[in-house]
Amino acid sequence: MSLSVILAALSPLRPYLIQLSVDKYITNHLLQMLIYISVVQLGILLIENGLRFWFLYRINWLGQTVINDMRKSVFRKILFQNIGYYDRTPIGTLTTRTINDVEAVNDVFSEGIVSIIADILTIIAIMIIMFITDWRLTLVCLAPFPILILATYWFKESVNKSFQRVRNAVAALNAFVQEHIVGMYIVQAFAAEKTEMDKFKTINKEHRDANIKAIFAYSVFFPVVEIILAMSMGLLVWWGAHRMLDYSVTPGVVIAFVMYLNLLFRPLRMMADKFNVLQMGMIAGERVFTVLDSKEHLADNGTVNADNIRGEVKFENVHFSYKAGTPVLKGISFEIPAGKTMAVVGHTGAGKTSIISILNRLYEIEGGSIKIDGTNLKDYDIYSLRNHIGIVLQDVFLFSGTIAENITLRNADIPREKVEAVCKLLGIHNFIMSLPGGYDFNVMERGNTLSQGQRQLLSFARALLYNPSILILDEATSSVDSESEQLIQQAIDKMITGRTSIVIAHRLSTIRRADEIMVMDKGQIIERGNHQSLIAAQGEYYKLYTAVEKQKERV
Ligand code: DCP
Ligand code: MG
Repeated sequence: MSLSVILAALSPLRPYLIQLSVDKYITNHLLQMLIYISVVQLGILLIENGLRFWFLYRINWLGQTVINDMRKSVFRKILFQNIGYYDRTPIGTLTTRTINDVEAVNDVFSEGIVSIIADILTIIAIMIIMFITDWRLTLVCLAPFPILILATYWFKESVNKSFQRVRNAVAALNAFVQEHIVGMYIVQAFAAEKTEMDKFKTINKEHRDANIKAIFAYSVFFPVVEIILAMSMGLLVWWGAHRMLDYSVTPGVVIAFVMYLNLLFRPLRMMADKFNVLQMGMIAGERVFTVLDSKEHLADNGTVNADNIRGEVKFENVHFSYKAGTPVLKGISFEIPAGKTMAVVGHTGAGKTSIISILNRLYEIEGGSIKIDGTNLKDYDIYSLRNHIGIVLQDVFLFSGTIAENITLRNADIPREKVEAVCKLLGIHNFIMSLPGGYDFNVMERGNTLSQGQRQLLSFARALLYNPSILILDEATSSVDSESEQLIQQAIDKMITGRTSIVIAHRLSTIRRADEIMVMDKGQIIERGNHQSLIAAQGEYYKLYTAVEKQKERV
């Protein structure tokens, strides 16, 4: 900040010295002094630009430091955000917040606030010196200024509007491309390339139009500024020449004024632009801070360590909804003794996946209680608890990286032997070794280079790595080839033995092996019992079971 003051004070100095040399030394033929003054000029020039370098460097350094911290905070916030937040917030938005918006905040530093202040100071310093030197001449020169102010205002407004449109268009483009690359399979399978291309063209056209609007404003504004500058110069020469004739103005002053005017117009030209940067930065900053301020953190004040849990799970009259007013679970009560297996079956949308999401505290329940080993879920330290609940989800997500990294989730503390031991236990070691590179086989983004069954096998290893006391398995409905099917079957058997398991099951073999079966419908438990008793009861389970049996016969 003090640098900008020094810079502002220095800027009128060189024209002033020129004025001196012209009026005093040249007219009086003091050549010796002229050499001195040139040396001083050179010195000032070096100092001024040295300072300018340091100024720019510092500002950008500051900006980069700030955005580095800011980006870290935003991503940390995102990492710890409640899962429910992601049901409502599009991915594109969050990516934009972490990457683009933070960048715009940086621009406030590098081109915005500080340099605007520096420019204003420079302008003030020059104006003061001009008025002191010759206030009448100054007034004449600055006569076209009101036009400049009007032009600047128009420019700022129109560019601002266009940039707003550009930003929206960029966000739309981002979101569109992102979504379509993820969903490319569907697009191509349904031969929707042409329609999607047309949609893309529309969005892209909006982007182009908005940009052209902004460019138009630029193309008009800069020539206008040049014309105004030329007008000022003209007035200066006209008035200055008149006054030089009656010796009330020296040639040095006129020359100095030419330089002053140039110095004055240089920052003015960029000012409107910088104000826009500032404004956009503010808007972006505001958005970033809404993310930073959102209080969707899980209330995490549990302290009980889960290291020695046996794994007795008890739901008591649990009520839960994703959106207030649309209940998903309506009074669920059940109990699983430690080490036993409970199978959950039911139609799609019955609330099966929801049960495991709340057991892992990804969402908070609305009523009732969930206890593990008699201790309320909320009293456990959440990270310790989640380490002891192994989970296999319906859709397996793989990160880009090696097989080993995907199993350990890049936790380098876990030795390769441990990973291999788990895979051997699950019976999938040979399958992994059959891939090129074995455990170092590179999984592409989203795991697209592996089959569904293979991905599922990897997710089993992931879940079992920490030897959890409680295992949650949301079986995928999709059928896999018989070889993988057998591997999966055996792996599931291995996984559920000896630990409390909740299995949302679609395989009859898994269901039959369970100690208890719970049938769900529309957020409620409608039947419970083991396989024999439920078949004998000839209720909903019987219907589901016979339907699945029939399907099997057909295959
Ligand atoms: N639901 C929601 N928001 C989510 C997830 C689900 O509003 N993030 C709704 C959709 C369903 C209800 O909750 O109406 C129950 O969803 P579940 O995922 O619990 O249903 P299931 O797991 O039983 O269904 P499926 O067998 O299809 O997996
Ligand atoms: Mg489900």
